[in-house]
Amino acid sequence: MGAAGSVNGCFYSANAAVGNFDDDPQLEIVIAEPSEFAGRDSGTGTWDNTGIIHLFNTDGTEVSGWPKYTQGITLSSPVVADVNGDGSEDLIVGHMYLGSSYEPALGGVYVYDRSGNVLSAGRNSSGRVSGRRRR
Ligand SMILES: [Ca+2]
Ligand SMILES: [Ca+2]
Repeated sequence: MGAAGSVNGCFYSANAAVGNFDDDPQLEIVIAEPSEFAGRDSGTGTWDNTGIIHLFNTDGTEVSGWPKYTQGITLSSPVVADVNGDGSEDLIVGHMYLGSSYEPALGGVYVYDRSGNVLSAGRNSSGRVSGRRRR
């Protein structure tokens, strides 16, 4: 493929996804991962859950307006589909939130449009993201 974009050296086994997110005919490459800010604060025991979504052209350059920082890290593969039926690709990403070692992990599913705007999110009425608790 020849793409040479810069990511954060994430070692998780998530795959990239491809789709056409701009006005040129070439496909773009989506990578979602924990951002450079994500990690555990050893002083407070809490986690920074800032994630990042990269959108690369096939020449390795980042698409204008990307990357996007997210509230929630991603350790799984993004999915591309036209969720809202407007004829443009959308991006489906699972986000995970880590708290202290005593707080269970929460997760949710977010849908972003081709510009990175959130179309829908798996939040419940409490404002927390709904999802399965880790055991
Ligand atoms: Ca394109
Ligand atoms: Ca769409």
